Amino acid sequence: MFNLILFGPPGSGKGTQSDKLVDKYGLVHLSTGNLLRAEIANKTPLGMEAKNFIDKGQLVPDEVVIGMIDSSLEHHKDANGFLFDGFPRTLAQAEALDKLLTLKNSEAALVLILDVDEEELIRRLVHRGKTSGRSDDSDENVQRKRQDIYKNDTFPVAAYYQKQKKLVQVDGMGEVNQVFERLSNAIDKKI
Ligand code: B4P
Repeated sequence: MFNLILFGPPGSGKGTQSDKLVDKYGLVHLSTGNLLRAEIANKTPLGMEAKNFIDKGQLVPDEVVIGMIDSSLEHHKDANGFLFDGFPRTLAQAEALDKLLTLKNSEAALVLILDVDEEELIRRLVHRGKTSGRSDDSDENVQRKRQDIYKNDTFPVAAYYQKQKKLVQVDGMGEVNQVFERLSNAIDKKI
């Protein structure tokens, strides 16, 4: 089983690249952002709770997203591997993921972190906001808050994987296909 984590700030292209990577490498795509948006669209109690956090640019509580990942792993018992997109975003989530994968006699093989300039991140999110209809895209203040939360709460997760010698930094600037080629090269070196 090959498990990949795609890491990086909001707007760095995790979702964009994940769609291409799961096709190429036959992995199951687990995006906590997509799972949460599906819960919101279905107006479930979990979705209604999550919406309050997402609209303000805040992280959804750890126990909610860890529970979602746990049940998604259970749903895909026969998977060849998973691509975790936007998860983990806190140290508690990273530790929980290690435990869940250990229970499956597996582990995260590689963590790719997309490196993109902050002004480019805001530019992409403003642009996405024009068509996405996403409440967390519509306000530049919310987007800047999301970048701050990334720096304070999520970026420390990179050091966690650095200690495990699993972290590889990838230049996320430039055309989508250029970034995809860089990510593919990093994966091909590992598998
Ligand atoms: P996510 O759904 O994970 O989304 P994201 O970080 O905003 O974007 P991503 O990096 O995937 O960028 P994308 O490819 O779309 O999170 C949304 C919210 O859900 C979080 O703020 C949080 O509240 C909650 N949440 C999710 N996971 C959580 C967790 N684990 N714990 C707690 N809360 C959680 O790219 C952005 C834009 O750039 C797109 O328009 C794309 O077309 C464009 N783009 C991509 N690559 C480009 C390139 N190379 N050049 C130009 N444009 C590019």
